[in-house]
Amino acid sequence: MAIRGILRPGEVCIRVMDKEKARRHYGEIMGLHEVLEEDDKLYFKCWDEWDHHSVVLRVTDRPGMDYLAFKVYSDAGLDDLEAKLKGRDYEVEHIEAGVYPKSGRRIQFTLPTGHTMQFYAEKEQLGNTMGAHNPGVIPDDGVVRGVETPGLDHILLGGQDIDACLELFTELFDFDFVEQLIDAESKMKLAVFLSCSNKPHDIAFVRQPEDNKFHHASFRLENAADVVKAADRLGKYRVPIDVGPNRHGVTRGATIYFFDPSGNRNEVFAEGYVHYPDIPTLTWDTDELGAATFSQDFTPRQSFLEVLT
Ligand code: M3P
Ligand code: FE
Repeated sequence: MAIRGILRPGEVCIRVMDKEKARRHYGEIMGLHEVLEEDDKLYFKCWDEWDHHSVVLRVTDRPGMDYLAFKVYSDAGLDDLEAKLKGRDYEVEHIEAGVYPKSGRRIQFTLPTGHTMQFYAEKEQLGNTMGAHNPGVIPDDGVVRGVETPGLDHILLGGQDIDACLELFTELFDFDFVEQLIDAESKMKLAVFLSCSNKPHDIAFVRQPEDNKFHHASFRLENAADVVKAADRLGKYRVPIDVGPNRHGVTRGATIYFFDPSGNRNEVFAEGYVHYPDIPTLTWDTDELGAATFSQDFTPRQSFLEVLT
C-alpha cells in the first residue's frame, strides 16, 4: 500500500530537567537544528526533515515523554482516525490549529499503555535547505554537525497492555505487525514492533509493570559506519552509553543506546531491512533474548530491559 494514511512519528515531546544541558545534547552533540524556543520548551528538527520540528523538549522536574504525535497524510485522515477511535470507545480530544506552534489541528487520545498520542496532518515546512528543484545531496547551509542525524526514526514505549496496543495499531491504524519477542515458555508477548511504512518499525511497545514509560527515541543514520562515527562523538562528549555499537537481531538495525543529560534513552539506528506488508511477522523468543536484542555479542543487557523514564 502506498503510504497515504499515517506517515511517521512526526513529533515527540521529551521531558528534560536542565534546558542548557538538553540544548547542548540534542543540538551540538546530536546535531539537531534548534528552530524555536519558548519559556519552558525547545524545538528541534533533524537536517533532512522538511517539517518545522520533530523533537520538542519540555523543561520540568522529571524525565520521560509527554506525548508522541504521528503525522497523517491528509486532514480527512484525521476524521477517519477519530471515527475509528470513537467506534472503540476511545475518548478523543480536539486541539485547535495553532495551539501547538506551526501546527494544524490535532486529535489526542490515550493509548492502552497510558501514553498520550496525537495525530496531525499539517505542520509548517521549513525544508532541508536544499529546496525541491535540483536539490543536491548535502545541506546548503554548511551546518551539519554532531552526530548528523537526518531524521527521527522510531519510538519505543513501555507499559502493561501491549496486546491492546498491538490490536489498536494493526486493526484501527493499519500498521503492520513486523516482529515480536515472546516468552519461550508462556508465549506471552514481551515486545511488539509495528510499521506504517517501509521501515522495520515506526513504533514499538515493550511489556513493563508500569504504564506510560518511555524506553527510547531513535534517530536515523545512513549506515553502520556512521553509527561507529557517532560512537566516536558520543565518547568525545562523554555521553553516557547504555549499549555501544552493536546490531539488533530484531529489525537488523545497527545501534547505539545512550542517555541524554536527564536520563532519557536515545538511540542511533541504521540499516534495518526494508519492510513490506506481505512479509510474515518475525518471532523471537527469550531463549534467544541476547541475539534478538544485540546480535553481535548475543548478550542481553539488564539496564536495557529495566531503565525507562
Ligand atoms: C530496538 C530497535 C527489544 C528490542 C528493541 C529494538 C526491546 O530498539 O530499534 O530495533 O527487545
Ligand atoms: Fe530502537
